[in-house]
Amino acid sequence: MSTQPKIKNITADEILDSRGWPTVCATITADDGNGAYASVPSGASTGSHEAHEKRDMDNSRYMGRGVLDAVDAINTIAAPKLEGTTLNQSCFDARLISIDGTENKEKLGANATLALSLAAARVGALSANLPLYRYLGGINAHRLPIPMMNILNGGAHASNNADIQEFMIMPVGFSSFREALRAGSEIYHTLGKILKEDKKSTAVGDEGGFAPDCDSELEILDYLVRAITEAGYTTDEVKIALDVAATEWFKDGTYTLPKSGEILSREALVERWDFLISRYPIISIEDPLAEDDFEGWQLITEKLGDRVMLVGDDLFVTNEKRLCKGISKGIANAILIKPNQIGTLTETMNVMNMAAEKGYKTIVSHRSGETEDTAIADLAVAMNAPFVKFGAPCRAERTAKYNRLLRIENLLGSSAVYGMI
Ligand code: 2PG
Ligand code: MG
Repeated sequence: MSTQPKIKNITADEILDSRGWPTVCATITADDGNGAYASVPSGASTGSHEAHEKRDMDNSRYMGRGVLDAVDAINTIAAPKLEGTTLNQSCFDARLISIDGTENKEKLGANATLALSLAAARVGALSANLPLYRYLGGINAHRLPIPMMNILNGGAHASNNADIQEFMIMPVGFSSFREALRAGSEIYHTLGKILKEDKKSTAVGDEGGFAPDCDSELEILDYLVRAITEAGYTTDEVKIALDVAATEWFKDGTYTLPKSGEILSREALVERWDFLISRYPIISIEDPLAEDDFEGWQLITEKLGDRVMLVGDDLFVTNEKRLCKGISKGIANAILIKPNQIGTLTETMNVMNMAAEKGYKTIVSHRSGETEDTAIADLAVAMNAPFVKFGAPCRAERTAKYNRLLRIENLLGSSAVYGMI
């Protein structure tokens, strides 16, 4: 006789995200009395190959950004077909995919499917009496990821003049996540102090990083190196990562930097990244070229692939088919993992497994519009992901995830492992 609980009830709500825009929250209760909810994030610089995010497009509410249609899709289409079924994550997600029936979650919306998928995982964990990371990852989940902390925001996430979207620090040389997080926070506050002394703005962008106007990316990178050293750390202990988000720059075969107006060929752009990694302790560049510029990706992977992590975000959109294509072309060497780009937990975990098998590093990531949901912290530990990207160590929707990792590190005790692999 099966002891697995059955789903008793499913409901959904429209709530607000960290930018004050609507997003979806789903609640699931099981017949064993357990219940849980989960909410989903939303991007600003989205790849065109991402799964469909359902928005109402009704300009009389929230400037068209309401999610009542996605909520309705849960309440009236998905819920009747899922209530009464056994609570089993892969079966649940397979059902969701078949109820939706489209290639990119057009019918229900990936915001609806992911909210359901995450809520199901939470209830499943409660019913199994396990923390979420253990429920998803089994007995081998033990690694605390290295955080990539976005301490200076630009691009579509800030109204300053920085063309590059994210300037991140990576505390690699520490023996625990707790100490790495402390270094990140101290460097963040040191950067704030330096910017203030230089009479620059210390207002923050969407992901909690500072967003001052600067003369060039060199000036920004100099600030980061100064903050690392003035906080008392070395650039061996703390490295730098960039998210260029270059899809936003690409048009008709060339790259136009949206804020400076500079126009560059793909070759010139690759030269620029080559120059920056030679001059600064940069060990990772995300979306250095646009999502469909395979020629550019091939060029950069050949030139820089053995010196730096080349991370596909818009390029791969957490999608197995896109990753397969990338693997066959030999491009990039790491993949950003955003569950809402694909729409279910099972598909997210499958693409992570494929990446790990093929030697691509995985980075579990937030979106620029977030909620207080912390499921991605558990997902990272469940999958022993080497890296996470959760924004600055500032703003509650970002720190909630870092704080969850602190708690998981405590729960793991002496079996917790932190550090570069
Ligand atoms: C990115 C993300 C998260 P957005 O480009 O990696 O930092 O931004 O959620 O706006 O796509
Ligand atoms: Mg990105």
